[in-house]
Amino acid sequence: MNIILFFWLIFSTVITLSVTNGQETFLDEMTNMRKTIEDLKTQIEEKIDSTYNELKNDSQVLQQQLTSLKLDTETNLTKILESKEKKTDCYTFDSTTGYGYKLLKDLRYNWYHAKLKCESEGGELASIRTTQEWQFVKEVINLGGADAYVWLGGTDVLQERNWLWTDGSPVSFTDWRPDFPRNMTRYNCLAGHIDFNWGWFDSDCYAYARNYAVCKIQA
Ligand SMILES: [Ca+2]
Repeated sequence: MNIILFFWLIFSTVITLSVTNGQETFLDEMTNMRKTIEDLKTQIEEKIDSTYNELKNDSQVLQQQLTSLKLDTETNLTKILESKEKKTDCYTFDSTTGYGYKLLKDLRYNWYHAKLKCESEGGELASIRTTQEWQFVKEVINLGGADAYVWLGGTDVLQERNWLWTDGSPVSFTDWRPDFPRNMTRYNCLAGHIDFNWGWFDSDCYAYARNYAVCKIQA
C-alpha cells in the first residue's frame, strides 16, 4: 500500500511539474511577443514623429521660399511698371493713333542693337504703316536733330525682297528713295536718309556710323 502511494505521489508530482513548466514557457513566449509588439509600436511611433517633423520642416522651408518668390515677383513687377512709366517720358505721342515715337540718339547702335533697345523699353524699332504716320515720324526725326541716317524697323534678312516689320507683318506702305531698294543680300535693314527727305534705303544692318533710330511705343 505504501509503495503504491509512493509511486502515485511520484507520478502526480512529475505531471504537476510538467504542466507548470509548460505554462511558464507559454507565459514567457507571450511576454516576449508583447515586448516585441511594444518595441515595434515604439519604433513606428518614433518613425511617424520624425517623418511628421521632417515634412513640417520642409513645409516651412517651402512656405518661406514661396513668400520670398512672391516678394521678388511683386518687386520685379513694380520695377517693370515704374521703368515703363519712365521710358515713355521721352516719347512724342500722336493723339489720333495713340502711338508714341522717340529718336534714339546713341550713334553706336547698329540695326539689331537699336531693335533691342526699343524692345527693352516695351516698344519696337518703328514700323511705318501709313503716309500720315510717316509724316508724324519725320517731324519727330527733324525735331530730334537727326542729321544723317535713321533706322526703321523693316528688314528683308529672312528672305531677300520680302520686307517685314519686326513683328513679322509685311511692309506695305513704303517711301523708297529713287533707285532703291538695291535688293542685295548684304543690304537687309531699313533706314531713312536726310538727303532724300528721309527717303528709305536698304542698308547694311551692322552699319552704325551716324545712325539714329526711331522707337515706337503704344500709349
Ligand atoms: Ca536685302
